[in-house]
Amino acid sequence: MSETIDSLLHEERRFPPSSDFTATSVATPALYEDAGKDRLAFWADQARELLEWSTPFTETLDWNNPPFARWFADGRLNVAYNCLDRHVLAGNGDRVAIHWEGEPGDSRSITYAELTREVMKAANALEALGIRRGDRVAIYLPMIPEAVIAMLAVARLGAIHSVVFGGFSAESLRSRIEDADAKLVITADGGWRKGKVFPLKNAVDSAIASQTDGTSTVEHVLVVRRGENDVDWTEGRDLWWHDVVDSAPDEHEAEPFEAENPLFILYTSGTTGKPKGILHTSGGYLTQCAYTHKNVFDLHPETDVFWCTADVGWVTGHSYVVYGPLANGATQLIYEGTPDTPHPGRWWELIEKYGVTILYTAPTAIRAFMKTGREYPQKFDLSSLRVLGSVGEPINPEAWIWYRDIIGGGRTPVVDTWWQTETGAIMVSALPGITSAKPGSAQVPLPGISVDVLDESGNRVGNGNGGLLVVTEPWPSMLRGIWGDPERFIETYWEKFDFEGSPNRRMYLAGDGARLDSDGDVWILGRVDDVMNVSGHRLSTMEIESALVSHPIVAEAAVVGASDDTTGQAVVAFVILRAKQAEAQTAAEAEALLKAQVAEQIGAIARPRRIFIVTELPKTRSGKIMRRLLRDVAEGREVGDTTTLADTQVMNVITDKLR
Ligand code: 6R9
Repeated sequence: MSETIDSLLHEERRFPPSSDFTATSVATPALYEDAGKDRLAFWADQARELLEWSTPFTETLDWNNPPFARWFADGRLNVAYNCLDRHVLAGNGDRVAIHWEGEPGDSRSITYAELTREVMKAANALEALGIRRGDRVAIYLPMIPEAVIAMLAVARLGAIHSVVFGGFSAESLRSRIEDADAKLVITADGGWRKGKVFPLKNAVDSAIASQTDGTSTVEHVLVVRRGENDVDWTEGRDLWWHDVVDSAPDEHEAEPFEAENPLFILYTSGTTGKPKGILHTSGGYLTQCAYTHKNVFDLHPETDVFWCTADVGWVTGHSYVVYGPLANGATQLIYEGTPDTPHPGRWWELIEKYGVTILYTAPTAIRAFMKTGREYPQKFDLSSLRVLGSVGEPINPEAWIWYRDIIGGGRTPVVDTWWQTETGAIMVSALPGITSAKPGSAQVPLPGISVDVLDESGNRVGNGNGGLLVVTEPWPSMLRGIWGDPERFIETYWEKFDFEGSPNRRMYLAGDGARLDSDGDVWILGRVDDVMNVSGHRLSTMEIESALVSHPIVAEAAVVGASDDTTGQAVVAFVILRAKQAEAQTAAEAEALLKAQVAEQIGAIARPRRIFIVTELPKTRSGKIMRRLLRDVAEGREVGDTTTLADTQVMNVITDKLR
């Protein structure tokens, strides 16, 4: 780790903005000045400028009961109206909102007027199914327009969506439905991935059937036809989308709700086995989504075609596929499938076809493209691109340079954007047209955002040093809590830096390590807790360990994130089998069985790259597993300092066995 950090900090290349870009750039230095003068007035201005309020707010921030923030609390608005109707009323109904491309090559372009009508119909259909303000609706869909329509229809009613990534298992879906007491599930028969239809409806069936107390809060399952695959049907409960939505009336008045009305719950991995339901609300969230989408990507909505490649199952898809771009009236591309289907140049072909001007993706994708070779992007005309963005994990300078040179033709600014499910929207990033870019660094907090790096005791580390990344002031799109668990919310994020005697000096602990360089720019070093980052997706070591030990052949398991050239980190597990089982099967059989177990319990993204069957695990005298040593083994390194182990021989036993 320290080696990588050192080499990162020796990165000397700088990319100042071109004068051409600066001449027309959306962001100007005045943003920093205004935010610096009066932070709250700055956010109030953004909220008024970027959104339409049915009732204007008079109070910007209520922070009297930290960490429970209320932003714009006496204002009222409808989130879906802000993403749809107002653009139509402003005369932009004919602008394309979504160019959608299915993996098999089918496509649809949907204007703002059409999208508004679709959402109105869906809202009427959901209302007819009994969905009201505050109800929870689980959405388990592929990347098809109905995913966006469903989210906005739920938002329009003031209800709360909980989108579950289509790659998650029935078991993950079950726990999320149950935690939020969802009343309705919106799914599809299946979706396209890697040239095949993957089923979804069957997972919903088993998720509902396996609810712990045998009953379920789910009254209906609304099913979009996409895969044309066979599905089982529960009469009375299951309904086809085309039956109930297509025939619903296409007029629907959007009722304004208070700014703090909950908008969505999104589950994310934490340090314990149970995923956290991160809660976001309406006015502040939408303000920061719109503000960041406009300024960080230099959005010119009349001419740009924006493409964020994230699935709506992740926060990036919420904020930069749905809410940011639509609040700003942007035209965007949504693609259903995988980057290499049916050929390795599919993404570049899409950029050429739709004239994409802004691309937002993850370092893991960039590194995978670097491996397949520049000849694929070079077959297509990518000259429409003018801004590139990166998110999800640290981007190594080599990938940053490749992205700029090969995809951006050596001209485009690259913005590395740091943020989290919890922060709701981008927090730290360069601004194109203003910032001189440093490959590998997320650089500076956005105007209106205050971050710092502290040591364990809460002292500022200062430039040139590393420590824990904190957000020092509340921000509009901050999480408002963990669904049903206020204590865990406080404990996880606000307790470490709760400065005694000054209750409103609580700081938000991000869970990432960071370093400030001599200019004060932020370099994100990765998680400091037991959260792994695999291909930009958060996975908890504890969650995978509990999936492993829930299999009858496993006695004990330890999971580590080993560094991986493409995916950033990869899941590697060390497992002790129960005595009888150890004899009954070969290590290869056990490994295959347990990989399948993890995929089934959590989802294919969590499937370990390697499972080592061992007879011992390295533990300290207090019984804590020393994952650091296992990481050494997983990464093929000399094992580090073992002196604090209860049994100092145990690593020899493990490494001998694996040799
Ligand atoms: C948006 C998103 C959050 C975690 C975060 C950090 C890592 C995200 C990053 C980055 C370095 C960046 N992360 N962006 N690390 N540079 N630009 O990814 O949300 O899925 O909640 O993950 O991802 O470790 O704490 P989420």
